Amino acid sequence: MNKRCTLLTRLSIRARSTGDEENSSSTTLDTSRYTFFFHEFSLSFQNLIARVSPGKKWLENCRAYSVPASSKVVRDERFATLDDQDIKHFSGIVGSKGLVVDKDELEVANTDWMRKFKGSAQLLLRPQSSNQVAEILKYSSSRRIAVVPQGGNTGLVGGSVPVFDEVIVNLGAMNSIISFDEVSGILICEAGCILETLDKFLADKGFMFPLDLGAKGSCQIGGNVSTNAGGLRLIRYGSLHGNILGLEVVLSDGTILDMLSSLRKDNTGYDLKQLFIAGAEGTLGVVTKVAVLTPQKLPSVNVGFLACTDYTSCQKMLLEARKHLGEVLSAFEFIDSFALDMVLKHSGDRHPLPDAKEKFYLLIETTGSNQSHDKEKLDNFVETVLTQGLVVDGTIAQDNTQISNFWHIREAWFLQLPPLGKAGAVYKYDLSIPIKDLYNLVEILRERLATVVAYGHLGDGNLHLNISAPDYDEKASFFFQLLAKIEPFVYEWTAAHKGSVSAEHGLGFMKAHAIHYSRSPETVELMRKMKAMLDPNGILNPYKVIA
Ligand code: FAD
Ligand code: 2HG
Ligand code: ZN
Repeated sequence: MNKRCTLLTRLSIRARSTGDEENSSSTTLDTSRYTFFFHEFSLSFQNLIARVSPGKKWLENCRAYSVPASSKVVRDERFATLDDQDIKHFSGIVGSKGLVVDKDELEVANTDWMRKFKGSAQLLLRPQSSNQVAEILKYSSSRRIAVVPQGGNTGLVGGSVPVFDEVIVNLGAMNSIISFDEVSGILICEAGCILETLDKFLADKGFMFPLDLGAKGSCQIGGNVSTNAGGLRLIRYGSLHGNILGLEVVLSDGTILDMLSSLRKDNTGYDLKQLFIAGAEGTLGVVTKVAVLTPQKLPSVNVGFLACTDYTSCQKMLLEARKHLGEVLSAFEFIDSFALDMVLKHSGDRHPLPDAKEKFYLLIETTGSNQSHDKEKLDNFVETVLTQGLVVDGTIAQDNTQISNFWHIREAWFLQLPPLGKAGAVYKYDLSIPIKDLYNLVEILRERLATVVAYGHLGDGNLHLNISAPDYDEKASFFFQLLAKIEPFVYEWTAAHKGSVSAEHGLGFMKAHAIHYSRSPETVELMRKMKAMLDPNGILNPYKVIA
């Protein structure tokens, strides 16, 4: 009992002292870095591009990470090469404001967020309606012009940029909110709506979007749907497979498929919209409209940052969190000390538990409707896990500033990435692994490689591995040596442990070759047949997913 009291006091002392430090530290931090990363980046990457360094300059400002994505595959010569007549035809569909041939703009759109993949599209189209999308695809099919559907271009697997000269069809101009029903919470909007814009629109009405992720300021709902993005609160709100009630999709021949149901229950035949939620990644059709079920925005949010000595304790913490926090649990994220130290070193941010020497840290969030009830639940939970010795140190955010500070640290787990990070190129692996085995992979990999940054959505069994390299130069010998230590080992190990090589980011271009690690030959064959049926000329996002 005494020990429990002492530790609880320690927790609250830490909470208070961290709060003071955080408040005062905001003035002593390297403010340029702080503003650049935390403010600009987490608020809006799109704005960052516009404000920090627009267009090509932005690319020049980064280290030259881009490698020709085409180095891995050869162009399918059945695809037509654009001619003047094609450009004239597309101009007739989208008008001059929807047609981009400017080299600087194309360079940005040709390059993925990681600076890892770069295509050479000569044309970008910005349709303003589903009919225009239909006209574009119908013409492209007839001429066999390959196209890449593109949303916010925040994807992490090279799916949103051309591999060669595919025409980019960006949905950004289709950004209208069509309707919102406050009784049912059902929102219908166009696919180009930015996730954060939708969330703000809903917040004004007392609702929230059931998906949240670091790229929310740039990613579009069409891109989220097409990758079935998981994000930070999947443990609470489930995946988009459950929340998306309906879709409008344009097929490669220009057919507009109206599946825009806004019913909670609708078991009328095959649920075809699910084909376009995840998996498809723009290879089966272009998502143009979305109906989504949104939950109420609840006022009481609590966040704890807790330290555990070993991975077994982290697993037990998840069990206890589910037991004690039940319906209010809204995030359960983990990072190990090696990764956190590295992140903090780069970000200059303060360690939430400066004296902690523990190996693992958990960020646990609750969201509910009643602050005193939720706080009591959290206190009971903390008391239990302290008594059980599962947690040895921790801090609970005392106000909204601390809550966002903790989440900023979570988002900084991304700091290694170019162009924001300083650690060069990053090889990323996004794996689903049974929770009991998940951390074994990190330990095994650390024996093979020095710098393995591991974190993830532990509540969802989703591990993110980031392995740094000086750059993406595929011609350099270090590249082969490094890659040989990672692949195919990571994929083989994941498959052997019944995991998935793509938990939430998709396969895109990066992992198209790895699909068989997580899908049987029969399943892949059926996918191929479906692709051939829905896109007989193969014009939609070629070389991706099942290439
Ligand atoms: P894009 O990157 O433009 O496209 C992604 C794929 O979808 C491509 O294959 C593209 O062809 C296809 N596509 C896009 N729009 C359409 C459309 N309208 N119709 C058909 N196909 C389309 N992902 C997670 O799952 N969880 C995270 O927590 C997460 N955090 C992230 C944090 C940061 C900082 C960044 C940069 C990325 C993160 N991601 C995360 C990855 C990425 O943001 C998501 O995959 C997101 O859903 C992609 O949306 P987008 O609009 O940028 O799509
Ligand atoms: C996240 O959880 C994103 O922050 C990206 O999914 C993770 O690949 C990563 O590092
Ligand atoms: Zn993630």
